[in-house]
Amino acid sequence: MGSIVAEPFAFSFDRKSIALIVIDMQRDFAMPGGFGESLGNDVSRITAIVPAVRALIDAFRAAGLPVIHTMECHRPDLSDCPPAKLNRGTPSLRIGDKGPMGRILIAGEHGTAILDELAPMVGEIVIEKPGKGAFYATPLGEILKQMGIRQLVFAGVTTEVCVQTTMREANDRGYDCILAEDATESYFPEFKAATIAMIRAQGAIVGWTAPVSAIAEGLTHA
Ligand code: C5J
Repeated sequence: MGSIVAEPFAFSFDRKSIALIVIDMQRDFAMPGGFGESLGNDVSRITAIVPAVRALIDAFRAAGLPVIHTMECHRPDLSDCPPAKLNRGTPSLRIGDKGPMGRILIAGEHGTAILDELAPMVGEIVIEKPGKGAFYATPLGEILKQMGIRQLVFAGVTTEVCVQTTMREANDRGYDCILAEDATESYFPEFKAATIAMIRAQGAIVGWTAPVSAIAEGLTHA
């Protein structure tokens, strides 16, 4: 058994049943010309966490523990993109439109791919998801069951959208969840702070939070 110094109290884990899920560290959310910027966001906030996300991935790889990556994306014919998502708001580019990095949020396009610095290694699982939560319309639940995973460490973007949605899905499915505070980011600092606070409120009602250094330290001694 291992333990991570966390809020609101220590996170105990079994190294046989813990995995890292890195949510949507894609060019479309982190680079100019992608989906995030098309919605009017300052994407430089996202690139700033790349070193921390990389440190967390490296800690899991060094410990021989599973790293799972997710990507928010759609089929080229948009058959998995509900009109309510496609037509929402007034972005400068919609999902499926051609941008400077290829078609926005379409599987296989340059802009949809995970950032080079955080690219999955051969053998690591990559979940393509059409929604904000990684359990919706994906094989993630079945894969975790087959792997015997019961505890999940989360990193990625954005804190209050895809990360929080997936943590809540996981929490309801019986997983212990911990969020790496400095390896997640939002376009809105106040939303990140609020998400971290609400996750760990009420005795870890959704889960725990801890910095990457504390998670890495916990893995080293497990
Ligand atoms: C968003 C995400 N924000 N990965 N996606 O649309 O959080």
